[in-house]
Parts: sequence; C-alpha cells; structure tokens
Amino acid sequence: MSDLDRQIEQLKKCEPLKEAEVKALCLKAMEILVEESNVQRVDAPVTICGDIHGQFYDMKELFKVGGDCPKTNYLFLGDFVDRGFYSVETFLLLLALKVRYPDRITLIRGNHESRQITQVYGFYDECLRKYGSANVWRYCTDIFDYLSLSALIENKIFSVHGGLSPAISTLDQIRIIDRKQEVPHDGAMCDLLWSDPEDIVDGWGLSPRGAGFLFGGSVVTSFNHTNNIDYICRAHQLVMEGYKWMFNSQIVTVWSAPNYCYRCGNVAAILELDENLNKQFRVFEAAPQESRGTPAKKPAPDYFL
Ligand SMILES: [Mn+2]
Repeated sequence: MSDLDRQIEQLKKCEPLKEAEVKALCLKAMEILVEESNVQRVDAPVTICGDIHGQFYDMKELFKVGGDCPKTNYLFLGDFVDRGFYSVETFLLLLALKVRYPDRITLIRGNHESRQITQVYGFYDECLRKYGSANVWRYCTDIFDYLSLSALIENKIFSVHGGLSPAISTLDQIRIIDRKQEVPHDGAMCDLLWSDPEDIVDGWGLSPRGAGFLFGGSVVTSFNHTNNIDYICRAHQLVMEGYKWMFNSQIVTVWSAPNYCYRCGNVAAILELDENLNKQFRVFEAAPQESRGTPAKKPAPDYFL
C-alpha cells in the first residue's frame, strides 16, 4: 500500500495527517491543480456536490449515498472548510483523493477557500488547535489559490460556487482570469464565488453579503444562450430541501451539508448525472449521532485564556 493510499485510509477515519505529510500532499496537489483551466472540463457521468463546511461525518454519508471515489466521479463546488468541527480532515481527504485520482474528482473554489474568511469562520482556529501552529493553515490556503473557479460538464452544464458576474458574459472571459491569488474583494473572480440568483431582482442587484451580486432570470437566460449551455449548477446557499431550481430550470442550487452548522434541520442533496446527462438528485440526512466518533472537544473561548 502506497503512502498516499495509507493516508486516504487514515483520513477516512477522520484522523488528521502529520504536518510534514500535509506539506508534501499540498505540493503534489499544486502540481495537478496548476494545470487545470479556470473553466475545468468535466466528463459525464459525474456527481455534483455543494457546500460541505467541515461536516466530515456528513460527507461520509454523502459518499455512502453517492458511492466511493473513484468508482463514482465527483465534482465538488467548494466551501469545504469553516463552520463544522472537521475542516482539516474534510479538506485533506478531498485533496488526497484529488492527488490519487486526478481525473475522477474535480474541486473548485468556494468563497470560504480564502485566507481572510477562514480566519473568521473556524478553519484557522481549528488548524491552530489541532497542530499548535498556523503552518497547516498556510499550506492549505496556499493550495486554495490554485483551485479552479468553475467547471463545464460535457460543454452543457456550467458549474460554479456562487454565480454570475456583470463583468462576465462569455466562458472565455473566465478562462483568462489570473486566479492564482487570494479571492479579491470585487471583480469577476470574486463574483463567481460570492453571487446569488434572486427571484425579485431584474438584472443585477446589490448583495446583502457585501461581496458579489444578486442576479435575476434574464441574466441567466442571456448567459446560458450566449454560451450554449443547458443550465447552471451552483451551491453557496442553504436550501432546506437540499436542492432548488430557479428561473424555469435554468439554474439549480445544490447544498450538501445536512443539518447545517449542526442546527439548521435541513436535508442535503447531490446531483448525479449519467453519461447522457440524465439527472437524479439524491437527498440525504445528517449522520446519526452514534456514528460521529468522539464529539469534538470544544475549545475554551479566547476570553477565558
Ligand atoms: Mn459559499
């Protein structure tokens, strides 16, 4: 058994790797990711997954429902880290699978794959707690800069974490972005990771998130027509039923973190596409309490230290 296969088995048990192993894994991942396009080509069949947010045991439920990689091909739409208790193990397992089976799993960037956001929403603190230094956080956030920004399945389904941008009307405009940087505060790259579709908006609107835009049905119709795509598949927004179509089936949101933040009460979904792009949503619930291993020890709040 190779070192990598052994590390994958270890991560599947939710046991983190040693710091030196993380460093080596990230270096190998960088060599693979740097070659990928900002609009990474993906073949069908493939199973599309939305936000995971460090909910490791719920991601194991996802693999139970969807099948193991590489038997099933996967496209993950970002937001692997923050919020949940196991961002380290979640991201490293997905990254190890990427290095082991580069053509079987595609990982694109979410707005949480960012130095600034992870310092606020949990991943940075988790790395400090589990490793005693910020080194692993630094290796991982350096890799975030290499993650692709979007994917295109069989030239027909455009996949992105957030949504569209007023600065982008063609896929070629996405292809020429220099993505190897921290997520900017505005502009095309930021919008792809932050924007949301919105029923009551005609054209473009301001986003309450403070980054990206709201966009209406006419924007999606125009983008899909210009780029000859059937529909857009995105994540980024909690939907209680796990998935949600909008604008006459021109865009779908897929959400893969059941009982988000361990308290929202939602179900999760993944979208399976067969070789002919026929769709099958698989809905799943959070892992039962008894399969969650030892509950994460809550760190003392800073103000007690
Ligand atoms: Mn998001």
